[in-house]
Amino acid sequence: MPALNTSPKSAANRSIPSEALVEMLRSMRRIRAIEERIESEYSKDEMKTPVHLYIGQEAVGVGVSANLRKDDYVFTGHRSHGHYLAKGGDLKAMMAELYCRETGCSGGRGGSMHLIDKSVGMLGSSAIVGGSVSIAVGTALASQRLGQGRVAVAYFGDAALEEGGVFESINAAVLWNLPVLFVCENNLYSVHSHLEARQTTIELAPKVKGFGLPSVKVDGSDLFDVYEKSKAAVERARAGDGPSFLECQTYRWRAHSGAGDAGAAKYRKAGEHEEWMKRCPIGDLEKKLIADGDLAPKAIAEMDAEISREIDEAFAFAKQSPFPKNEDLGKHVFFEPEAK
Ligand SMILES: Cc1ncc(C[n+]2csc(CCOP(=O)(O)OP(=O)(O)O)c2C)c(N)n1
Ligand SMILES: [Mg+2]
Repeated sequence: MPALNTSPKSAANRSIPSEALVEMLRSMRRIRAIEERIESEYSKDEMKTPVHLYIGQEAVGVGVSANLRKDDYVFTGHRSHGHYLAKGGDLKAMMAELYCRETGCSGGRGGSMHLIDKSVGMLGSSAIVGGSVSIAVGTALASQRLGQGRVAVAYFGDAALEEGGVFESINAAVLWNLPVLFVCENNLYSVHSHLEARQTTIELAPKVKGFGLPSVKVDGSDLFDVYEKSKAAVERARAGDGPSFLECQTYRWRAHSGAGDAGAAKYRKAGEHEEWMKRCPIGDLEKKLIADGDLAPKAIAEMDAEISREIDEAFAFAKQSPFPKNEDLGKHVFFEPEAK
């Protein structure tokens, strides 16, 4: 059975082909550029949805997704844009969803926190803290029973480990040996509360280990570490050897919600933000790829120009799309009103 690599980060690892690394860099730059554009447009108040930006955490979604098949399942919470895009989600459909348009991936009914796209295995994001975990476990149970060979991933934040249902779900997943990957993005904060004020330890992996599953710390700013440890966990799940827990230590660079971070000084520890900004997951990978000769600086400029064009098109598509029609209000809900 494949064991989880519990060694410190493996930055020197070159078992990943150059093309795959360049693709992961592109994916991270794309996610960041999209989030930055959302942030700059947000004050116009045309996106009638709360947004929770993923800037600073990109290596987690990208490193995990690089090990998933298109038909594997992903469940996530309110900070969901990066997870959707990394899983192969459609940018136009995501932007249209943020503008609450009919062409959105959830038909304009969900907004940023309720992205769903069955075509890429994105079975949903939900604003219920920890909500992704129990649904992912249920889906993993279905995959196991149906012999589908699909792995389910639950992304969630550090605050999810303050929810009873999360522990019940992890217990069931271990008991039943389910093909599920628990990806905790420990960014130290729940809204404005530091982890030290909320839990007895800021190290989450050891706490979960007691359930009897491999539970490891991951450097969430190091794409190599995320990639290698999630690879082992996905292989383990796919081989029928059960779930794993990854505590990805990371940091959100922006506010809990919305644009900017006006109240940062009131809740962040002095110097903490600056320290984490030195560990940019994108900048670090980019420097390494250039130093190793895998990428020319010119290629980065070309990559960015292409991404920028794609973003322009997605925003234009979203803004030009129609709003859902009044008569379709009852569509996609369990109870559909009878036609008159
Ligand atoms: C069950 C539940 N409790 C409380 C909230 C309010 N709430 C929304 S986001 C959030 C913080 C979540 O923090 P974390 O899980 O660490 O994710 P992060 O925002 O840091 O990515 C809280 C408490 C909620 N949405 N659901
Ligand atoms: Mg958090």
